[in-house]
Amino acid sequence: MELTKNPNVLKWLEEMTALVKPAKTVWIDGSAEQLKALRDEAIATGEMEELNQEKLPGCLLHRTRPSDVARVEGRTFICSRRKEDAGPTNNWEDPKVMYEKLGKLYDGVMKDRTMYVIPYSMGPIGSEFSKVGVELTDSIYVVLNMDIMTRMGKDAFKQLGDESNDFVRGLHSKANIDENERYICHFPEDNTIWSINSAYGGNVLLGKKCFALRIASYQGKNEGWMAEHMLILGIENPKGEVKYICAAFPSACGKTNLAMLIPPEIYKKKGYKVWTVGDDIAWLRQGPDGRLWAINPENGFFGVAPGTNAKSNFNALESTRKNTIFTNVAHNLDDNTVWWEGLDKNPPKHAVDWKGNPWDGTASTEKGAHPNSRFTAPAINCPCISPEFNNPNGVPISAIVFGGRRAKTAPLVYQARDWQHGVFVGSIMASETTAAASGAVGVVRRDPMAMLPFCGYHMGDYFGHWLEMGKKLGDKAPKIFNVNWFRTDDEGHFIWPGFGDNMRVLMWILDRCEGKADAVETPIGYEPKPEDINLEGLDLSLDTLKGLLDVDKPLWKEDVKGIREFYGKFGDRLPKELADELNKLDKNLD
Ligand code: GTP
Ligand code: SPV
Ligand code: MN
Repeated sequence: MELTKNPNVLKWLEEMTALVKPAKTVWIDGSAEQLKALRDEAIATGEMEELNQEKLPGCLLHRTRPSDVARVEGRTFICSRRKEDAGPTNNWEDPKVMYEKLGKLYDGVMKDRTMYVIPYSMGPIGSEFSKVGVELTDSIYVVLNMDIMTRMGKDAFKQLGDESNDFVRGLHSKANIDENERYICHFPEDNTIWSINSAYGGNVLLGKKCFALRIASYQGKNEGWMAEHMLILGIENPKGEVKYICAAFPSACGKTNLAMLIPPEIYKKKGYKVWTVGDDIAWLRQGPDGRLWAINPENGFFGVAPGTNAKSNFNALESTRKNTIFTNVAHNLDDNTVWWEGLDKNPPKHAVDWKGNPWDGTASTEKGAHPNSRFTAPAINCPCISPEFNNPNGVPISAIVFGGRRAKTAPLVYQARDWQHGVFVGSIMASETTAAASGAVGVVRRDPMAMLPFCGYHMGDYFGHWLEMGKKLGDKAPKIFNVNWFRTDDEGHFIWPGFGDNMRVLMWILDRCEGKADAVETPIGYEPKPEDINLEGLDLSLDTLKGLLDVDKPLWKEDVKGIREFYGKFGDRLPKELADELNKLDKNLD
């Protein structure tokens, strides 16, 4: 039965139906009975496996093809009408050409399949921040994941209304999961996403990276707000006051971990608490008070499994103990549970690995779980979920933090001198690549604001939009910082303990925002006085900390060359302010 009378939805649905020619169409209303029936069907066909319902109630396991385990940046396109609007950092194709090419792949692709019509809202129903999408898909895995990750079902159509045309049109088909014909295409000017031949995460859960970042970043530029690859967390002091921080780190660089951190004993005993608002995406706009406010448009966590354990991220692990979907982890056959590298020191002896092969946890060098294996967990499962999680107005942001994986160069923390300098600091971010996208791992690349794979338009214009937002916010703008948890010693070990202890750095950041801490001026920005980072209870000397804060001028000089080369790509779309900041940095280093 149709769930909306909205003629824009119905007309588009009619066109798409004529294209993919499904055997059957099912509207997803989001009801418990419907979801139960879909789970049962996926279990019956073997698409998903039901896990131990005592230990992991409501949990399912899914394996994707070994050639379909991560985002595919090389096959992700921004199809704006003009090539220059996609910019030098995106793959581009003419929308007409791409629609025609994919039209052939979609033609009749669902003739033996059911097409699910998924209405969903990114952001709480009723919030001014929120936006509606409709995803058409032939995958039950997608439906069940979208249920966790978004506000899915008939309320989303209420949010849209009977007339509005402001919804994102998403079309997904697994087709044959043929990697040579895999395409993740965005048509920002048409509010449209077409994804084909993948069944994995960020390629197919179209509300996430495709809509909430690529399409939304373009909408944000036009409408005066921002869509960013950022976690949102709140730190509550012993007086009960909560301050909020957004942080942008590239994929698999620690957002989920930071968002759910457990304070070190020294803060815990004083009564500090940490609250998670979001772990991956933030939508930010100026509030009536002139400050920058943020919501998390998602409703769950699509988190990296390996490395997650009771010590590194207790809250994430807890979040996965019920109603969670596990993708590409190892299956422990002894008790029908899941396992991944870094969960504990006891890999199961009698297991199936992420490829579906028998695995005994010891003999082979093969991993049990894929490095980019994931859990999809409802946000409400998280023990430290913020009471403001569903607040339609979002939360006010005090600080914006950028960061990446840098073995050298970037110090533990530094502060930008002002908003413009902060935009520069974000724009020059670099990080070692991770397993979250297909391709080589550990290669340093420029990843401005952690948005390189997610910016839906010309990155030079994106920098310009950041500068514009700063002008609007004026002296109410959040302060901007850069962190690096990943500096290594000569043996390649991480020097900074990281995880919960990152709170020590966040505390200096908040003190700076409130004018309570001093700083030292360096060529790259303000750094803490080493004694202002609280090391109590840590096995780390003040000298080691000084080393972590060291600015190695020859290395930075090298970096300036790299930045100049990167900036060169943007031609005259690079804001002059950023070119000026680069020259200033170059001079400061002499
Ligand atoms: P996406 O979901 O891909 O956007 O990733 P994310 O940014 O949320 O990364 P996540 O928190 O899942 O962390 C990815 C990896 O980084 C995991 O293997 C963590 O164990 C590791 N990690 C996270 N925080 C730290 C840290 O402070 N120090 C060190 N050394 N490793 C960390
Ligand atoms: C990321 O890669 O940044 C993720 C996972 O959060 S995915 O949804 O696949 O993009
Ligand atoms: Mn991410």
